[in-house]
Amino acid sequence: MGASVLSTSGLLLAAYADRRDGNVAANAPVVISTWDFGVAANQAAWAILKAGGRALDAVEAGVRVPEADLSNVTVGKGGYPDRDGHVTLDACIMDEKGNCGSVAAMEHIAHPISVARMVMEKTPHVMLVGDGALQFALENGFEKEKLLTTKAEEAWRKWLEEKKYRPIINIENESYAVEKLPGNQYNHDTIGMLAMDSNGNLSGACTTSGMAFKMHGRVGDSPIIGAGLYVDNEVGGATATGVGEEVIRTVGSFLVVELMRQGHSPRDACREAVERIIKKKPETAKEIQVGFLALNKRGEYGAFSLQKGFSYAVCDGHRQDLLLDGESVF
Ligand code: SD4
Repeated sequence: MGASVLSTSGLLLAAYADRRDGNVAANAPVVISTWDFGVAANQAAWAILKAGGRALDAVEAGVRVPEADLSNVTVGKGGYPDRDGHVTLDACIMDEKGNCGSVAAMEHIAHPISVARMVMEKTPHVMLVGDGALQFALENGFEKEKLLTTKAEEAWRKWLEEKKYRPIINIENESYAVEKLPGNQYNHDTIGMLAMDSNGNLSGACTTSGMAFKMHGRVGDSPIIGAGLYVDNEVGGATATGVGEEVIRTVGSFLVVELMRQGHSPRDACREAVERIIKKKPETAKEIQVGFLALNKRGEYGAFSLQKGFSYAVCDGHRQDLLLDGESVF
């Protein structure tokens, strides 16, 4: 009897190890993403994942949803401009083989994530910036568009009157409490997305218009591999949101992945990375928002942020519209 129990649990363990070693976690496929609007973005990614598609295709399709959403003022077209009135976009993408591509401070192109993917797949480089990124996009068939919407321009003009340069905590979910429906006019955010496909392969994408009313030429963490996004197919992936300067200083997403490699759960790895920011700048940390989101190779996920209010969306075979509140230090 004892032996049979042992052998049963042994078999279960072996089956689990098989799935892990064969790169297929128990709950693959799965996709997670930052903020409330991640729910809608995850749906687009899920359409690809559930059909057996690749995680890379899923994350690109997923983050294109908020990029195209004009009501979202922190990503893609409709994003708030810099202090000089230019909408400049940052994005990066990373696949299961460690390939990555990125664009930063790029104007006039509504889907920077797809340009980032093209940088990854068609050039020997990882990152193109500014006019060079725009030139590359136009040469590859992307359309030049005006990204500054009337709403964003109005907000910028109002900001000009006061000229404050202070990041607003949780601007990504501004007004979300008013209407709780994903995809509605109030719902907007900056998005980092991580997915694992049915082959157990991981990919990630991150795209943003950056901090509202930033200095012209300012680049945040979001297009920087290791800061705003990192994926290691042996371990897991992580992405960041919030004040990018603090994330760059701590190489946040790489840190989260390395902490998971050392055995931390996704939630604990995110917490440790957040605490690293507090340790370096205890006073600043009280006044800004930074959040990390992580997914490991077993399909487990977690998040942690400095301030309350960092939500993230989860979509897997059990449930496609889950929205969770990440824990926070303050
Ligand atoms: C940046 N990290 O440009 C971005 C902004 C962001 O949610 O993620 N907001 O610093």
